[in-house]
Amino acid sequence: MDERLWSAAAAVLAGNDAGGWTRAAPRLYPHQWSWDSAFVAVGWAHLSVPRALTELRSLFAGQWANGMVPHIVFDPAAAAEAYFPDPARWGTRVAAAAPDRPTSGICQPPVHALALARIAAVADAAGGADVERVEAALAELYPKVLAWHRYLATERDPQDSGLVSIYHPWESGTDNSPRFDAALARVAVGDLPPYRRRDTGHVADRAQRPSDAEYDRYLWLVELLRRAGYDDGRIAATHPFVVKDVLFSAILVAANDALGRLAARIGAPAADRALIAGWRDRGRAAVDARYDPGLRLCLDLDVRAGSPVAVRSVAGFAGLVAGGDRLPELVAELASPRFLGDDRLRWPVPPSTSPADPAFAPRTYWRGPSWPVISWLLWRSLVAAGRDGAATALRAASLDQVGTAGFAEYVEPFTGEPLGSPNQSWTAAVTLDWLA
Ligand code: 9WN
Repeated sequence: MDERLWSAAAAVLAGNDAGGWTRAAPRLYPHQWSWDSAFVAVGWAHLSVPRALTELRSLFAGQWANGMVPHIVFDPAAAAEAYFPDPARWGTRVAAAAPDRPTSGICQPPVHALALARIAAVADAAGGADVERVEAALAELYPKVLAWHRYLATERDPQDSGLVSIYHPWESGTDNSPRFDAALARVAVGDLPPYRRRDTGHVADRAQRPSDAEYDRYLWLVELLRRAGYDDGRIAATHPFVVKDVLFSAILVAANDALGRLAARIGAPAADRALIAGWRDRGRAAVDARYDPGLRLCLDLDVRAGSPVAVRSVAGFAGLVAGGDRLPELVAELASPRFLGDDRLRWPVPPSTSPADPAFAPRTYWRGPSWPVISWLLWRSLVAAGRDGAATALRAASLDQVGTAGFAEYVEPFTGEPLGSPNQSWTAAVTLDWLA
């Protein structure tokens, strides 16, 4: 165990702790982000199981009446200019389902059940009072997570396809990935109210962040969602940006697998368990069906264009995350020169976009840099698939990376230069889980 790295990671979480919830990053992201807080809860579990459970409770306090867990639960005490778009710009009060607290109006991948299962495993291993705390938290959180998954399986999949529709690149969590270039290019920006970006002031070079043209489209999509009253039926029918996101859908499969085990643990009704297993199996088959034998990756579906999105990105390993039948091909592709086998890589950890993709840009956010949190997701999937050799190697490379680059938001894959925000909470959190 690397004590120095452990203490440094714990210090990052403590530094970003806002008291019951954790800022995603000290300055760039001073609020609670949905999928960040799930990874962060996994990290907290190794320091304090009660604190880990509080993280998820805080997030779910922002859950909407329709089950959606918003991608940002805002700190009401933060200055309006701390982050843009702010609550006023989201205008979620127009939505019937919005809670009585400031949140955004979109969601992010559902890592939460995975986090709960991991916290429960940590508590079980330690025994004692933490096990009872987990049981109490499960009684409270299980129905909320079930409602969240139900929202995704119904409102976000009106086609009953097993794949989740996203209405904004921010919902994918991989915002400016080239996966969204074509769909975004078709979005014609209308009468967009003026705005000022706040994100670019917090990074060394604005080229590490999405472009202004991308931000105009991001803000225009927010404007359209707000004007649609955040009504899923209207949005599904009219919104110009609709993508069946394979990675989001695969995370839901893994989360349903975890939720099914938690449901069994607390003795949830058999009907719940059958429902969850049905969502899992349908999702797994749907993700497998997105496998493209030419690229050897799973591909998103651009619903408005009616075509697959042929991009080589980490999202292509969705079938590995979902644990489906394409595992052997995907594990081979992950090791190939297009991903971990590219000998220019400083560490064999997955770049967000393959260097073999024409859109690859090694310093720009989701267009090439490696993200430790994504390495964790693939590592966890390899462990779940019984691919111990590949999992051990990925963990070792990832720990080398964070040991050198620190707890950066993302890392230049060839030079190892830390990019984006320093002291990013989820990078510290996954480090704790790797070290534990
Ligand atoms: C928009 C907080 C979030 C992550 C996302 C990452 C980035 C936000 C932004 O930061 O997105 O949601 O302002 O760029 O892309 O995955 O949840 O860490």
